[in-house]
Amino acid sequence: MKLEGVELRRIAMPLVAPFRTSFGTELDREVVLVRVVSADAEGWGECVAMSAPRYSAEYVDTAVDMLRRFLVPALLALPEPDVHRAERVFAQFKGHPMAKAALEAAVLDVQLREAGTPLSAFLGAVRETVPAGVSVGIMDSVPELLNAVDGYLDDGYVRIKLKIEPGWDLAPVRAVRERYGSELLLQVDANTAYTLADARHLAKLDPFDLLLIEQPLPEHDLAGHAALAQLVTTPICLDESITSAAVAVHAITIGATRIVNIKPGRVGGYLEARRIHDLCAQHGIPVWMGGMLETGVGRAGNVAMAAMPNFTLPGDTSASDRYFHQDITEPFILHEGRLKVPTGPGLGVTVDARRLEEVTTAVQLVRPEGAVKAAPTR
Ligand code: SMG
Ligand code: MG
Repeated sequence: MKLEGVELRRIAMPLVAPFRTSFGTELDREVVLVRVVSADAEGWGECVAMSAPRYSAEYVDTAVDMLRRFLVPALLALPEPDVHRAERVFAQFKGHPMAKAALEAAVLDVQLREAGTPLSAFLGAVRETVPAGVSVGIMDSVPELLNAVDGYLDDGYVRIKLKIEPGWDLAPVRAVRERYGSELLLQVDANTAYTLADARHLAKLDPFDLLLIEQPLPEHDLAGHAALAQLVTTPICLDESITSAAVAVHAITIGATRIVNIKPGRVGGYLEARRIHDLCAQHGIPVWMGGMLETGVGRAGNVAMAAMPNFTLPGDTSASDRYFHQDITEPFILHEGRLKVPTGPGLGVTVDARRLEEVTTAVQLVRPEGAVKAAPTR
């Protein structure tokens, strides 16, 4: 494969409703898209970094800088680029998994489109559809929350995840459990908002029979999660903490996590995410696909990966209309609580050039010789 250039594009997409977590409220999704162009095809990747470093250290501007200054030049300097060589050459740079994952995804997409292979086949997916859960933000009141959950259950979502924080935990969980009964698949996500001193309080969630509590403590506190696991019966599931396969092994071995949330962007790409899937399977640890408010580009890859065998819990892979009035690809639609895994080569979705232009805020093209052409569109 010969690469002709890489386009870095910033877009801004209004969300259908504000999404509040313990670290802040998102109104718009600002995204970096990467397009890798070869002689015969093009591949797309989406960077899941947010506008501000609240979920993790990366943010949109660092991702653009990292891609433009280091990752794209390293990729374009490869004599025979492919996804494995790309991953290896990116490893010389510390950190920045979300920037790396975006470019790696685009290389994988162009490579698979050239070969005519769907990403699902490359990853070893075993399902044609995947069950869809939905992540429900923190609200101003319990009635407002119940109204939102009613709507999602009417849509057909098969699992509800409630965002929690100190002051918004027991009451919303109790209200949802009482209204919908013990059959509802229910879990919570704290996005690091608690400390080990809250263990007795978090144990009060135990009677509600939650599938899991996601990332209660800070990212680097694996020992704290292992200690908390001894004090609560709800299974602990790590998200932010799991930054690589090596960290996943560590967390599993010390008893810090019984279930793992996989986000390819958080761990540096689909290759590392696949390793985590495989090693969790070997350790008897179920995994599920997380979400980062992706457009259709990122969603396509996540849905393909969620069809792998050890993804045994519904993911935060919701339908496109849960996020955007109009996506930049054909929308992912809920059918009886499930999304279809794309079947075309690579990501299997097509970017709508007209919609893309509408949401674009800046574009630059990096060519092999290193020339950077900046072309802000507005
Ligand atoms: O994509 O549906 C989605 C969002 C799912 O809750 C979600 N993601 O910590 O798991 C998480 C959060 C991270 C992003 S919050 C802005
Ligand atoms: Mg999470």
